[in-house]
Amino acid sequence: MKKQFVGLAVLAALAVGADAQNKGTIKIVSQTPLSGGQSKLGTAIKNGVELAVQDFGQLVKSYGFNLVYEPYDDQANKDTGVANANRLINDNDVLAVVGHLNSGVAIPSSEVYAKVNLTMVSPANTNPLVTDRKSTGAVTNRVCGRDDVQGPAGADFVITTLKAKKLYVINDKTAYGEGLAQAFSARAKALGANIVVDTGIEAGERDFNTILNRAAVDKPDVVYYAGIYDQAGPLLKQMRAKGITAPFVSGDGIDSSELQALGGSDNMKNVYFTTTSGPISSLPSAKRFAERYKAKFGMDPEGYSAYGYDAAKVVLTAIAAATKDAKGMKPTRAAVAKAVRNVKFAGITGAVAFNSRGDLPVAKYFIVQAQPEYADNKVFKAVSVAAPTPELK
Ligand code: ABU
Repeated sequence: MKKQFVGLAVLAALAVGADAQNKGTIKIVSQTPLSGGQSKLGTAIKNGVELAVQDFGQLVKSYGFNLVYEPYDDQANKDTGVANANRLINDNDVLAVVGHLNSGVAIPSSEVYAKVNLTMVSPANTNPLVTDRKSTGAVTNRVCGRDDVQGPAGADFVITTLKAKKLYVINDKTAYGEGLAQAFSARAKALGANIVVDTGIEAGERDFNTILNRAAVDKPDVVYYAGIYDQAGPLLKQMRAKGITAPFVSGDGIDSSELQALGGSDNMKNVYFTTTSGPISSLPSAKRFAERYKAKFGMDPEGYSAYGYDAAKVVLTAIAAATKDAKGMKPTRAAVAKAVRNVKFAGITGAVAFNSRGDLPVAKYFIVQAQPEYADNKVFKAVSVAAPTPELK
């Protein structure tokens, strides 16, 4: 058990405190999947954070602190994320978390961070409850959009642009997948769609014959999938193998080169997804980031890499501001959490700032048409939408 627990955290720490003046250590951590089926996206976020620490670490080091970045592996698993959270809150040097990839991991983990006022800035969590809870309202933030906009945007596209009427809706039974499917379905029904199948798949499931055999008979106009690429790839591949050529539409969870790798580059015809993270080619200020990322990590950025970078820039800027307010002394976690809400900059992903609940006041949403090569994915439509502010739960 202990061995497994140690394995949960990536032990490599990146010390960037060359000019420390013995004022002690300040740590920032990330929590994303660094092993398992979703590690491609989790590593992409971690790499973005690492680059930001390289670029903006001096903001903190200039006050005389040693700055350390520790990437944790939450394995896209809520128990692992919560165990890591309980571990890292006991390290008083940890002043901020960048994470997670999965809303279903971020939501329970942030309940732990909130106990000690430890701020979390998410690069990628889109479930509304990430920022809509009273219990964690002061510490949870994100630099991406929300599923109560993303889901309806997907439905508008499917019903209005693709002219679909008869739909299959499949989700991965996570907080993200269920929430996105519900938001999609509510709008689709309001627009007159007939959802003939609305079902969930199990974690780790890779054989979709049962549902696809039924789809081959029902012939839906669109198959909508709310989940992550590690299951979307096989689902799409098996769907096409059965001759089901209907459009496959999904959300930001499939925004990875692994969709092409697992789903087959030849199967990308009629594949679309909504996302709150535009392809790097659609972010003019991220061009240089993409070049430096490739030079450093030997691979291209993936969906949410640039958002990991901007999320880390937020926490480093906030720590520096809180340190200044503390007259150069190490700030409290609560002071850092408060400072996050005042951070404002033009990021490589767009304008970064926060409303009173930790959302971007205005977020970008994209409809992307997948291509055989991930780097060629095309933006079909992009819109900017003000953050919804439903009642807190
Ligand atoms: N938003 C993409 C990653 C999935 C999630 O939010 O859980």
